[in-house]
Amino acid sequence: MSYLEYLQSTYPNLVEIFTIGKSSEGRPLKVVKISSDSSREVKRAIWIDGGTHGREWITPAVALYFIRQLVEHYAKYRNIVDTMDWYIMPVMNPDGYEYSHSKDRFWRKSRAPNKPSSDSERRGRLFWSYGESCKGVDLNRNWDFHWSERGASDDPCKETYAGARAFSEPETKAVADFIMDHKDRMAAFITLHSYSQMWLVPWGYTRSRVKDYDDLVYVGRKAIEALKKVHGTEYDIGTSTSLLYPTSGSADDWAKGKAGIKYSYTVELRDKGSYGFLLPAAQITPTGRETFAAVRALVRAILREYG
Ligand code: 0X9
Ligand code: ZN
Repeated sequence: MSYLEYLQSTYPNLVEIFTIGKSSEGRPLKVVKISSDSSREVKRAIWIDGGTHGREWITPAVALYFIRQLVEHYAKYRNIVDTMDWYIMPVMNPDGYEYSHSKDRFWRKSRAPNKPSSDSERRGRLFWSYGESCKGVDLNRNWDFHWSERGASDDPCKETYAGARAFSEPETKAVADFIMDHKDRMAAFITLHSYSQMWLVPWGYTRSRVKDYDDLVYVGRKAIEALKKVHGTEYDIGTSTSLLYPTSGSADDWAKGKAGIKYSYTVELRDKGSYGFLLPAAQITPTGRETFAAVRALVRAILREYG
């Protein structure tokens, strides 16, 4: 937070910070806009978020690395800053992120104070018997697109609890409202997760293919090829249904299916499981560097397409 404020006051012509809402526990939800003055009136834009899942610590770090490069090395990257507005949200789930630092390193969900639904009461659980695990919603199951159809739980005590209803959570609702306000300009949507080194394309909710699957894979391939050139790290590309598992109510599907953003991806960062969520600090900067190369290649590919 203090670094973001430093950037805003040091580079006021490049950086703007929006507080788009508050988390369940009252923490501010911050989005950084990086935009330079240019003749083009309305620019295309790209959305990037991290920290949807508390324990995926590499993702806010990588988002922050992007911000640092784009702002503090603007002269080097002005081709992609002058042509696009960058909206970057380093931490979508600040409560879960904080909790994973203070209490439980492997916390995934938000920290919403769930009330037992009549369903869970039928399962014989009462409010007073709710354990710690019954707090929080999986923010990547709470989006209003084929919500809670599969790969999600209706049990608040489970890790993939989808919430009481679509967009029941302040975090997802705030991000969705913000994106809807800018959706006509949004060329790409990237949500950072970890781990497994995969560049995932929609859909997650069905095995059928998106109609422009080939375009998404083409641009995604440009990204992972550029990524590999930096440190040799290999990524797979494909849908979550084929490479991981099906889920519904996830952000990437919503961005594609509801907001109509063509290039929507979930990126699962390093590693492939040796350290998993406990990625050593020595890998933070290399992961930032290679993923930034990937996103730059992706943006260049999209700009080429639109001319
Ligand atoms: O399950 C998730 O939310 C993501 N994996 S993670 O291990 N970071 O939790 C994958 C989501 C992929 N997108 C869709 N299935 N739509
Ligand atoms: Zn995740």
